[in-house]
Amino acid sequence: MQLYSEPFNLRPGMWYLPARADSLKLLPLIESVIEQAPLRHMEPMRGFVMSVAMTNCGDVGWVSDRRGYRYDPNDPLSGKPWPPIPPMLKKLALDAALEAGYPGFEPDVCLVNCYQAGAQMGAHQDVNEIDYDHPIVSVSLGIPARFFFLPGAQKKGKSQSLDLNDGDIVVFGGDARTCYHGVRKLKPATHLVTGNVRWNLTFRHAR
Ligand code: MD6
Ligand code: FE
Repeated sequence: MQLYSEPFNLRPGMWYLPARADSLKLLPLIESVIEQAPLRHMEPMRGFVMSVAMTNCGDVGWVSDRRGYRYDPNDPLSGKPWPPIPPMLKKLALDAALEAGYPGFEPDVCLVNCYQAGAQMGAHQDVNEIDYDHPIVSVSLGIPARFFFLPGAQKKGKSQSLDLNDGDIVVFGGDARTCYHGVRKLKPATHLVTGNVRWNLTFRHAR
């Protein structure tokens, strides 16, 4: 495992905080969320199923279906509210935001993404939240993934990449808050704690 190191500024507003999260401690919390709100492959369009399995915890949850993308207070699978964000997860996100220079972050949703080998996430912006003054805190656990981002809020320019490993955190705020980003197709790998999957938790202030 990588030793503690200083925050690395990837571009204005965007910080890489290596090896800040402990998958051994966090995985049971993720499992408890999934027991209440199971992972599912969302279907943004007829005939297109996302390769990443998702669920949420928090006051609202990010959902995608043929009606579009939105934050919903209820899990459409059960019709019930999403489970709350476990306090230890919320604290991790708050501490990371603070370390990256964003005090007072108040996440009200955590989107839980689960990747298996072959899963990927195309270039997108996270723009369904009301207030871009709050950053997004992204926590990666398990097998590595190559994360890429474009310089700005347009789908153009030279992409930069970095490998996100177990425990790594990326904070998107300020000028970087609306930049395009995504995840390349995952290669098969095994991690001692998570097995053959990668987890990514993104904490947002949606409403
Ligand atoms: C992922 N992350 O790492 C996908 N979004 O699996 C994201 O889409 C993301 O890392 C907003 C801010 C940070 C992120
Ligand atoms: Fe994103």
